[in-house]
Amino acid sequence: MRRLLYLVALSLMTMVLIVPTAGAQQGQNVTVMMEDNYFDAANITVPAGSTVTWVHNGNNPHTTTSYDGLWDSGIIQGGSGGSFSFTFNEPGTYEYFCRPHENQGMVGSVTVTGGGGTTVQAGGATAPLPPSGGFTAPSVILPAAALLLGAGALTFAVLRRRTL
Ligand SMILES: [Cu+2]
Repeated sequence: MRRLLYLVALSLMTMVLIVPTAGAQQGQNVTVMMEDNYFDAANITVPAGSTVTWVHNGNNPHTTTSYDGLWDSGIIQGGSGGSFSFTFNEPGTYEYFCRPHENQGMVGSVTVTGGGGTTVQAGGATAPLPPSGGFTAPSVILPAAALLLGAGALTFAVLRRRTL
């Protein structure tokens, strides 16, 4: 029984690793550090479908806030190691800033490429971007979970037969 629990846990871990890959359409996972008081790297270029994660690595409170209102992390406190993620599905250039430190030049941009020759838009243009919280639809997750749980149970059955 303990082995079954182990296998179920293993299946769940595998699911966590597989599901984002399945839903990402060749996107990448890119990390931008929030330092005192600048983004590193401030200007990045990623393929469509990429998820950008801002990770707080400083002592001051920071935000990542879209000029177009597409995302706003809210204040992330210094020393928290907190982070915020956003998935970019539509090509374009998305400019953002840190609310407490915009005046000190704490700004950045994410340029999203790809999507069949769509021209890259300047920041502030009306980008038809469906807001995405970085999670794949449950319609993908549930079958994947069922599949992997089944695989885990099957593996358990095979292993138990071998040990007998
Ligand atoms: Cu800041």
